[in-house]
Amino acid sequence: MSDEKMTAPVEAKPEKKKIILSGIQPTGIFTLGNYIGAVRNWGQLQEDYNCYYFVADLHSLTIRQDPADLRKQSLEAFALLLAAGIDPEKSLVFIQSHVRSHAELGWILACNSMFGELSRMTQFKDKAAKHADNVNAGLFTYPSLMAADILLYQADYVPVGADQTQHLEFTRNVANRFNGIYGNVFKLPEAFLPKEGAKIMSLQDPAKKMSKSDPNPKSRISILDDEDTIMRKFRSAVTDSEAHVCYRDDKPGINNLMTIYSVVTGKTYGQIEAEFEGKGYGDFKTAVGEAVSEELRPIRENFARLIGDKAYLEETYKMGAERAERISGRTLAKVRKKIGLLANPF
Ligand code: AQP
Repeated sequence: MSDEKMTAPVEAKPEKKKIILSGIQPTGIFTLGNYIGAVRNWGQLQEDYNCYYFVADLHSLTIRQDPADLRKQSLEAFALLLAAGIDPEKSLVFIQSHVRSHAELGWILACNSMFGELSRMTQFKDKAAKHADNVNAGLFTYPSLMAADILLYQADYVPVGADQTQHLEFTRNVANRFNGIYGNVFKLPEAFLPKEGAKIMSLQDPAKKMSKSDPNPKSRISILDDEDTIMRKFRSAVTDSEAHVCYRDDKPGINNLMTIYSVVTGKTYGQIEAEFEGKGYGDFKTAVGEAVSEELRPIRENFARLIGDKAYLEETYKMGAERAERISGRTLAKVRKKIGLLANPF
């Protein structure tokens, strides 16, 4: 044996996974747009990141909700996240209102948000126009609550669609302002642009995004629609009269279907164009419908099983809430101390 001392190999310290956080409102069964633009990617991020996902029930209160529907939809939204592949053993999954820190920090941040910057939010202007009979203060301060959601967990990244970049910028501004006054409390989150973050448009009006709350059910594919319904909705999708499957600026309806087909099958636009060369829109729509139905089949099946097991769902969201409360509570305690609130006696 040599004189050299035997030393244990130095193992590289495993790098701490970065935190990704995102939420979804329980305003209805998720659409294919929510799935392709958000939830599908969330599932794929679980191996590489520390993922925190929540049902944003407090946010949904900015629009008037029927209480019984909201209760039902919140449980369904939670079950849908699990059904779509969010694994509660890998990710933190919870319901926003179960974690009191959100509302509390939301208020504190509202007191650090400026009227001018809130008035510039395009989503506020859009939603105020859409719900002119209920332009409430929550709709206006929604970005402060969203900032709280993110900053409580010291998130590194927030997956955002094009419609949300302004809110993330707002979050960074508020965090910066707060840190400037009270010292470093919040991590400044960055936008996370998923590889496949396509925006999916309404099947009836490709100028509008596909939305859960669109009054016309034909405008959207619900991720629980059965195969017949999916096929019927794609067959009646608005396209154009050219009968040529190709991706071009003046073909928003076909572009939308090509985007969906491309994400679901992994085929490029070029491959899709070649596949449907010389064929009509009927064949193309059938292929898109079949591919989407296959992609959604496991979600439908998982959901049917999960929604029948209330005890499991309750146990899982309780576990999520407890963990979320612990993590967010640390940031909230720091904030309370910094701004001069007396320590909570409970
Ligand atoms: N059409 C879409 N294409 C791609 N991504 C979409 N998202 C929503 N619609 C599309 C993404 O889904 C995530 C969760 O959205 P949300 O429920 O929090 O709010 P939303 O964007 O307002 O979604 P909806 O379906 O349009 O809901 P309602 O009808 O209630 O307003 C977000 O990441 C969003 O970008």
